[in-house]
Amino acid sequence: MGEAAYGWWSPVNISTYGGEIDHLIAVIHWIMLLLFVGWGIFFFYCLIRFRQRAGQKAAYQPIHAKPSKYVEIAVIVAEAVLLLSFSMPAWARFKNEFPAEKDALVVHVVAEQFAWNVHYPGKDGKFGRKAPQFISSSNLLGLDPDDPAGKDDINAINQLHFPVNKPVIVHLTTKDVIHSFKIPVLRLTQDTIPGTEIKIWFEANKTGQFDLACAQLCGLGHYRMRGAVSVDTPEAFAKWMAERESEVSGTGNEY
Ligand SMILES: [Cu+2]
Repeated sequence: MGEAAYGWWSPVNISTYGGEIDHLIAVIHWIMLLLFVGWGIFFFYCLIRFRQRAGQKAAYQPIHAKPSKYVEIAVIVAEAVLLLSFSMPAWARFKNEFPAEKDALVVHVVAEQFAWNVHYPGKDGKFGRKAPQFISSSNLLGLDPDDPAGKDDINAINQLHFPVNKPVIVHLTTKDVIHSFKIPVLRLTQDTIPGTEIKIWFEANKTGQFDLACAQLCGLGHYRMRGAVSVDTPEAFAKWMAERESEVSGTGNEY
């Protein structure tokens, strides 16, 4: 699925903030290349300059040379610039500047060994209350049977559909162990932590079929913890949602 999205380089970027992350990755790689070439040249210089020769003895005192100190200071400064002026502002914007819930699609994702439960609120737009004691094989989300808001809720297992050009807010939780919610084309990776709800957001600017993967080794079935991401046109999303809604009411809702 979505094979066209993956070539020899990074997967295609469909995230509104993905460009910023790609830029950071590129800058880091150029700096790593510079360090690799620089230290490589120095290494070969030392191999030749200090090779074994007749009449030469090894010296065991440390060398106090200025250039090596300057190089190390330059590396520290470069890393500080990366951290303080690229990584931290990008991270702060992602964590603090959430789109308004009224302008966004809000989805709850509950990870478990070994699947992604994608919880949509259904027709009423309200999420039913969830609690661990209600979890069973016919109620994977743990919806409270006494909460009317949960009657029409939808659990799209391993299927994450959302419309293009609209912010999506995901409330991430896990039933069991640490998993990691990763959508490479959105440049998004977030661990799910037991006992904690973590909010993330994204906005896609291209439609298509992509992958959701678990990026944290979470047990023997980790490899099959794969979801289908479908970025739809608003019409296609509404149609898909209407089909899911009719399935829930059609089965009389087993929750
Ligand atoms: Cu997992």
